Amino acid sequence: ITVSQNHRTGFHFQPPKNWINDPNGPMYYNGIYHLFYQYNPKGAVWGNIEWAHSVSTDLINWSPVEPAIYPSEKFDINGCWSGSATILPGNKPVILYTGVDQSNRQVQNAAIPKNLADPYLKEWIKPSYNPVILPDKDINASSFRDPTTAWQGPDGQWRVVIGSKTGKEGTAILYKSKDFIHWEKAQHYLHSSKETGMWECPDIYPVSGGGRRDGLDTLVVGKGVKHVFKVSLDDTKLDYYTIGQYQHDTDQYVPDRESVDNKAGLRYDHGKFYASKTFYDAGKKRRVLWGWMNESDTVPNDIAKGWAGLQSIPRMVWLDKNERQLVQWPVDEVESLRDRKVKLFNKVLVKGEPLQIKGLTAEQADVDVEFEIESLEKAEAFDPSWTDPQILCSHKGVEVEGVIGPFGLKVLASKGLEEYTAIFFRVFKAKQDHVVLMCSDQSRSSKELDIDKTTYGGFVDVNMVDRRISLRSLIDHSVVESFGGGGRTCITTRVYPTMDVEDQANLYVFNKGSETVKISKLKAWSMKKAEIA
Ligand code: DQQ
Repeated sequence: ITVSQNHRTGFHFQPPKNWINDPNGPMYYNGIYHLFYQYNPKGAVWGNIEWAHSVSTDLINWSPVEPAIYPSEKFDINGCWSGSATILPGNKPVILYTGVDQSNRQVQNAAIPKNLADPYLKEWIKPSYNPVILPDKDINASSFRDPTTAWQGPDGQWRVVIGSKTGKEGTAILYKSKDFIHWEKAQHYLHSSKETGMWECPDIYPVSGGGRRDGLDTLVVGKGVKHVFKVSLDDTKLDYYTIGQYQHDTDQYVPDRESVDNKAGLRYDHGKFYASKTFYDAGKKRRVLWGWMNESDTVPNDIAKGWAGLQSIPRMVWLDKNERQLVQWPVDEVESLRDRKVKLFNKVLVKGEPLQIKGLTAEQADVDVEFEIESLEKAEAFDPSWTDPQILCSHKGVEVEGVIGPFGLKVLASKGLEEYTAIFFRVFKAKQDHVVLMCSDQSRSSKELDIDKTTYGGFVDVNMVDRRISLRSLIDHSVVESFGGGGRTCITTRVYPTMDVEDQANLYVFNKGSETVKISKLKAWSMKKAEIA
């Protein structure tokens, strides 16, 4: 197979070659951001997993350093799988990760920096007291992995959670330790949910109430503070989270009654975004989220290209003012890559005539647009049986005309619009108020036949009183990360247009609904290449 390399990204994190998956142990330490990630040094498919390591001062430009943790001991000889970093008192980082041991059991190990004076913490050592946690007789040794960042209770003991399952029940197994070396299983789970299957990469953290964006460090409890618990579902490869409350005295997490606790629950992202993890950025006092964006291309194509997998642009996360869901926004630092700028105000979109936005590198761009709908009067009725937004988006794809919408962006488009990816909204009228649907339709994204072109969708929890809705898309060759309604609904998609390098990508804004929609403002930038060696 011959493949082109113009699907490589310009500002999304990816190493020069080979397979990557989960972000691991992200942390901010002495002014440096560390990103570790699951990496196969030998090829573009999953296997031989070690922790590759890159460092940064701005979360956007990265320098690779040597692999931090790789199979070398009995307790991790078959793979160094996911885990998290904790910064212990005295400013001492420690990593807990899953090792696949010589009998293929999943065990939990510790690793510590060899030299704390090295600003990049290049070398990590595995103390001889490893493994620190072994699966006991009640735990399935092949479903026991991905330790969280640990936290200290008021009794001074450390707590950590490990993802697992019992039958079909997803479980978050809690362990306690006085010294971070000897760990004991607690009497009960931190949390569990029937029928979800294996919980990979659990994450738990506090968020401020009242719409405040300031992040909170590991598991503080207090007035006005809520908690987020996220899991990655192995069976369906999707991340969902609940909003709830963690209590120190019971050591349990309880989701709010209205927060759905299964795969129909809240999503960070309705597209390709998995095994995500947050960390507290003590430098900028914010909580930052990373996610792995898998390929939609075929395995033979991945192998021919020699690489597979990306990391998302890090996203700041905070609790929405309504306290029902999170809001996400690309970290401000990504804006340092903004280059040539295009602006447009108060432009009416004529139905069926896509408007081309010229003057930027549309294959490597940041687009921020706000739409204004003239009137919501004639909005189509929302059928309450439409509970699954992804299915609704698949039935009402970009070509299906409506009343209010579809309107939005056509990105990574060929000149004649033979190929494009459409990110758009539709607005419906429900009993009380309006329902906003956001879709990402990949069905025309590429002439290639065998790739995954699943349509994605999510509802956007915004109120439409001002008849305005915003959409921001980070477009980067084979990835489009879209943030609808100010970051209330996010969809990431991987697409592989076949246009060659000479025929560069184009960007359009469109409206295929019968109601008039105006671009109240549009700002779009060519994006510079980030330094990611
Ligand atoms: N990936 C890791 C596991 C984790 C899974 C192995 C999630 O630790 O459960 O590469 O993608």
